[in-house]
Amino acid sequence: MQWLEINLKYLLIFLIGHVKPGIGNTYERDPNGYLTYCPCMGRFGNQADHFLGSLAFARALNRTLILPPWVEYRKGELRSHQVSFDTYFDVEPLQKFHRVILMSEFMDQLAKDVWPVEKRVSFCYMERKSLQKEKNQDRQCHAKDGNPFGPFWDTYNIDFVASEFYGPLHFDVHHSAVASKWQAKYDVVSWPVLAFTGAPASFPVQLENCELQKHLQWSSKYREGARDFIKNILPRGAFVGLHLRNGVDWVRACEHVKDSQHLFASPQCLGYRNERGSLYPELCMQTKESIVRQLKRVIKNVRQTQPKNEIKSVFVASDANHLIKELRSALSRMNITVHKLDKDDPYLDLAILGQSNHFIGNCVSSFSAFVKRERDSHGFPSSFWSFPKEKERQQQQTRLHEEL
Ligand code: GFB
Repeated sequence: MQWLEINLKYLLIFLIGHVKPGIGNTYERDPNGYLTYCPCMGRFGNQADHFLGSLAFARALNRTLILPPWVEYRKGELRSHQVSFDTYFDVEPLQKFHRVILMSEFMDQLAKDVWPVEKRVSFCYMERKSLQKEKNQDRQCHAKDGNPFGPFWDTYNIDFVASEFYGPLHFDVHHSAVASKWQAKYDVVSWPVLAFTGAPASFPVQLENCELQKHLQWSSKYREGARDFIKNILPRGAFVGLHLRNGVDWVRACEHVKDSQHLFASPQCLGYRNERGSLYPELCMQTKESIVRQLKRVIKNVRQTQPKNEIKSVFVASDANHLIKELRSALSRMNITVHKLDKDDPYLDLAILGQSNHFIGNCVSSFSAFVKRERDSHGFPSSFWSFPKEKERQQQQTRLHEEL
């Protein structure tokens, strides 16, 4: 009898260890292998672009994607914070598209068998120089050198025993047969986990991967947070969502406009081959006056095209200056109120902007790009500050008048 009890206990432990309750998600080893990476470049918008590319890449290689935590930087702290992927997004919709597993679950449940410590090899395109001069400067990836590289892998107690340079292979699985080259070079038995020093993806996100955004669905905390704000704080009726990117880092970044054809997310409005125009300063940074002018124009347009869906308020998200005073004074005669979150929360800002009746974002910002892609996936309308260029817009309008 005692023997039976002990065996039942072990059977239970085995089952709990292999089956995730609720989702019906087994932790059995994927015979096709895994792919993991550090979202080590940029903040949320950059990481989200990289995530979509990495998802497409893992799918093309037919390996399970280990969902990395989001890497966050907090004022005054030297080490990045790693926030579990599912804090912001549900895992299930992604699982319907491709096999994925949270990094914490992979490390807790599978790593011991699938990725023993002696098999932990870091992948980089070519050797990376170490930041620490005294360190052995052998040809290596130095995957844990610096912030957020070290803190990221440390979160899961991962150390690497060797480096692998994968160049000249690349990640563009849409325009070449590179996926089969990866599979041929890195078979599953010898390479159960491909662990990349940075995301195996391009920035900005490749055009072909934008539509993968539909699989990124807000977790209930953010869905409900956005719904509550819209229901309880905003007046009843339609609202316009604005993203104003205007902090000091942005002012500095916009100085690069003069030397480039593209900057950060600008292909989202200019086209990946500049087929809808070249970069110009106002696309990156706008004046208060032009913001007010464009907003009034959008509100008037919505009034004309959707008379039953009258705009009652404006929601502003910003990293620095929300221009609340200026916008309130400009819109007071139209009986439109202007709102922002009481507390800084980029994720709630994004979730609310995603739900607005019309969104105006910054074409150069990958933070705005996240909102635009989400809205595209629902068929919601969006536009960009100062796009098209004022002169071109006037020409378009004149043409339209002449045609009428
Ligand atoms: O997301 P992100 O890569 O977008 O970085 P960009 C901007 C960060 O600023 C966000 C905060 O992740 C947020 O933490 N932020 C921006 C905001 N807008 C808002 C907002 O409306 N509300 C709140 N609460 N926070 C570029 C980067 O940022 O900035 C480049 O792509 C570079 O790597 C450049 O760093 C200077 O694309 O806008």
